[in-house]
Amino acid sequence: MKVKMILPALTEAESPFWRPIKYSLFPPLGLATLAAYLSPDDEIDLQDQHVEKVNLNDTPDLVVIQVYITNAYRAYSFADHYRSRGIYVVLGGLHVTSLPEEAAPHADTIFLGPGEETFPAFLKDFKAKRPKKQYASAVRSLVNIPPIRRDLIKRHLYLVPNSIVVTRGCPHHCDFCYKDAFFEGGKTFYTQVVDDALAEIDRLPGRHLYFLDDHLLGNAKFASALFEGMKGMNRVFQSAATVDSILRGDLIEKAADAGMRSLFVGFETFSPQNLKQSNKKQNLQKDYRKAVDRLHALGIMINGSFVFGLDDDDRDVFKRTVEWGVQNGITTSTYHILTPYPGTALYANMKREDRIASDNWDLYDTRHVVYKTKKLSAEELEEGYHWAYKEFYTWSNIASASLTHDSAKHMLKHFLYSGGWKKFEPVWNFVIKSKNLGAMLPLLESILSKVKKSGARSQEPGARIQEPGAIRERTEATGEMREATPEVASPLARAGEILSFK
Ligand code: B12
Ligand code: SF4
Repeated sequence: MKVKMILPALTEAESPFWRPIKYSLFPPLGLATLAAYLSPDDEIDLQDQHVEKVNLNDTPDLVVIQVYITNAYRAYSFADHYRSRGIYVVLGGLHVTSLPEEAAPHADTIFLGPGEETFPAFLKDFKAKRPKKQYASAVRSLVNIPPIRRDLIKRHLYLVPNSIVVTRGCPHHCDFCYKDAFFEGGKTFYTQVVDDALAEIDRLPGRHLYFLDDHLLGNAKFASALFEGMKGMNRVFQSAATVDSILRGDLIEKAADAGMRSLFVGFETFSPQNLKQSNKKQNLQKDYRKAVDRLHALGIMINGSFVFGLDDDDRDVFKRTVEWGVQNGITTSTYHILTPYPGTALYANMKREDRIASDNWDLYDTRHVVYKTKKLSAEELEEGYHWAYKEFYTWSNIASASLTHDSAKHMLKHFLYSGGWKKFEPVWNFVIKSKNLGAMLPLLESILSKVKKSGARSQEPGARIQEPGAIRERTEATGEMREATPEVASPLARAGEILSFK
């Protein structure tokens, strides 16, 4: 059977604001996961429109499309195109799960929730010529899942080909998060078997890994065993976790020992009222500064995530947030305008209060205001959001934030990472155009090497500093072992910032 799998790009891909590097980071892991359920005899063509032109002139037997909110319209147009040619089309992913009635008219079959149970069930029915119109995931497990079809990923087109997820969901329930809507009807947080996760890591070439898990430290027992197993693997990795998990126990030290070099942290807001409104209880009364110091003492760079537009936010929120980031030596900041994704508690509340101002999904990209605001006008919110990005990345603020670290190497790394964020775009565009992004991976690995000396105000007792020592790594091309790249600091370290996207 001929199967076409497509990850459509968002509508923005044709706008002047399109930033190729942002979308050339991660390969289509979800589709490669599903491809593992197809038969080895099937002919699979996996296309990711973020990095390549999609060929629409083919005639496969089955078309599988992944739908996010901001690629929904494009996904539907691809689906309509193939269906008009009599080809069977299935749609799944976050947006289909949130709005099945919207997606159904564009598909022969739709899927709700994760695909590990439903997709193989569908394939069986499809081969027997009795596929259902809809499959909803009820059984949630990552036990005995087949290895991801990474052979279908065009590694050279991505800066971070080694993206990996070893858990699904998150133990928390923030009201703006996609998670509860997507995992409705079953477990909302579950993990792989540790040995399976370690085996998947072992299959990946090179040193660098990016865990796309929503909260890698979410299950302390699992994370602890994972980090223990990773200790001898000579990896460097980036991931995401919550403030409270950084402050609790010694998991973060274990993570650093295992190779964690940068962490996406959801600070989101400093207002207790905003935290309560968002049901982000895990951040309430937590000492953000202490969490920052603890990470810096371990040489872990921080990408802080902040949301603007919660009801308690006023005109000063932008300045306060930028200043806090600079004063606390946050390496990179990711700002978002509050976005009520359909299916979330936030969306339901706003709908009830008649506050949803637009249902154009292209605008649900965390850069536009799509709801009726309270203390700020929509214009003030959008202006403040853009101002915050510009302000945080001025040279003077980058320099000030860098100088908060007390090791010269940490300062330099910070300065170059952050500085490169806005200034080296043309270099990345050139590398992408020359289809050579994969060649940048060793550079990325080396710039994520450990800062040897403690780099922050605090010297926590648990803060162990690990010398990289004589390390050996598996080469990308041959799989052989070689001496690892020595530590370097490079202007192209901007990669570190880019990779802080959650
Ligand atoms: C990596 C990532 C990206 C990457 C790359 C995406 C890629 N190549 O797949 C990049 C940087 C491009 C990106 C960009 C954006 N992203 Co993003 N991203 C993620 C992230 C962190 C991980 C996705 C992932 O790989 N998961 C692991 C794989 C295994 O799971 P999966 O892809 O969901 O696939 C499974 C199921 O969905 C299902 N499935 C999916 N498709 C199909 C199809 C069929 C037929 C079936 C049966 C099943 C099925 O089965 C798969 C296996 O279980 C998620 C958060 C998250 N935890 O999901 C956010 C997330 C998906 N992103 C989000 C957003 C908002 C964006 C941006 C708009 C951000 C921005 N401000 O620009 C852009 C636009 C993206 C777009 N194209 O429209 C939101 C989406 C909200 C929504 N309701 O759609 C999320 C949920 C983050 C969040 N917490 O809000 N993103
Ligand atoms: S902690 Fe993060 S991933 Fe978990 S529910 Fe909240 S926003 Fe979502």
